[in-house]
Amino acid sequence: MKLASLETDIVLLPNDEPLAGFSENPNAKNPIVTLRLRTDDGIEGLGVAYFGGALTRTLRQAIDALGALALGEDPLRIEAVARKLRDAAGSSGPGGILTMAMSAIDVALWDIKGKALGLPLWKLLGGGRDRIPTYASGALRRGLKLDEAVTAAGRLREKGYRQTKMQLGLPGITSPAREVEQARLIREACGPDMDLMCDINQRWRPEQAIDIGRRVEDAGVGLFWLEDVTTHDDYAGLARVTAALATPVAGGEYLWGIVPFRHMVEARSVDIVMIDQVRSGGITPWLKIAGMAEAFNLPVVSHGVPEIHIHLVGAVPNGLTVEYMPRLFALWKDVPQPVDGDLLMPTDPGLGLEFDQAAIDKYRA
Ligand code: SMN
Ligand code: MG
Repeated sequence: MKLASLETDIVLLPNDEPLAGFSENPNAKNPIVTLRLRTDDGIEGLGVAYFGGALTRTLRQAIDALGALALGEDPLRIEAVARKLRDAAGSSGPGGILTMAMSAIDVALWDIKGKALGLPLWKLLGGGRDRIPTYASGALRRGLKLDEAVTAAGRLREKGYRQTKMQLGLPGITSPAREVEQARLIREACGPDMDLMCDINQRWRPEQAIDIGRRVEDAGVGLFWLEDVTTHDDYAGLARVTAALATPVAGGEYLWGIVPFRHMVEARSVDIVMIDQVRSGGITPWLKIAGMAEAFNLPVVSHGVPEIHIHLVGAVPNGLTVEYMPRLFALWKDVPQPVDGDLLMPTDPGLGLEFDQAAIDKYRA
């Protein structure tokens, strides 16, 4: 079997918020590059890339150029294809556009392998479990008005979610007291039984994270984890916060490739390792990072695209929960849906996903 052709597109997906209904920025668009990678015996592997912002067309060109180099290669030899593409890209890596483009191709190759072998990806990759917890994400963003966030938290509880994530590091005039109050009111609205995560997106100094993190603990909010409390590569600063708080600290979504995770886990910077399949460079490196975390006795969680990450978090022994972030859902005919707070592992071969061609035509840039 050989890789025979590829097709890419750019779509601008609406930035709505389907889980609880309050979008932080309803007029924004999310640019996504889609990839179809085809073999000479008619198997089609799917991939996506995002985070390109104003460079999305450059990202598409990178996927087109690297994909063209992969044509003629054996799609089942994923490491061999990756080595060829990395070598051809000169020194344009290790992070950024190259890694995002490599990710789309890597995911499409794994999709092909799953389809060729007739196995859903999670089973091919280790098959750790048949259901996995998931948490509602994106519905309680810091840019919402407080009453919207509180209403949204109540809606998530009514819908049966057992885990959700809010954000602190509030925009505009804020104070430790205001941050704690936001957390307290959202906890009240989503109820005592909800696992509540909180994302700071690198907006605090380490000392602020310790101060506000302790106040949130003292207020009895009971966070499941506190995420990206400070700059992603301040490994020592993160470690200081992690050591000071009883609340588990999560991080990793902003790291590129594999090696930065070594620095993060060696420095004991986090209690929970978050891995993003785009910034890691695809499924192949994602799994290597998960194995590294396992050796450090750390659980792993995913960042974004649950429709892909379900296979990865569900495959490995230290997978904790899948971020249920519906940003790309409009692209697909069907996506995994939570059942009593869990996602059931897909049964179709490969990713088990199909692009909705009508949606791609509708949202094409
Ligand atoms: C996040 C960042 C960027 C895109 C989607 C989501 C956020 C998260 O940090 O953890 O979900
Ligand atoms: Mg985050």
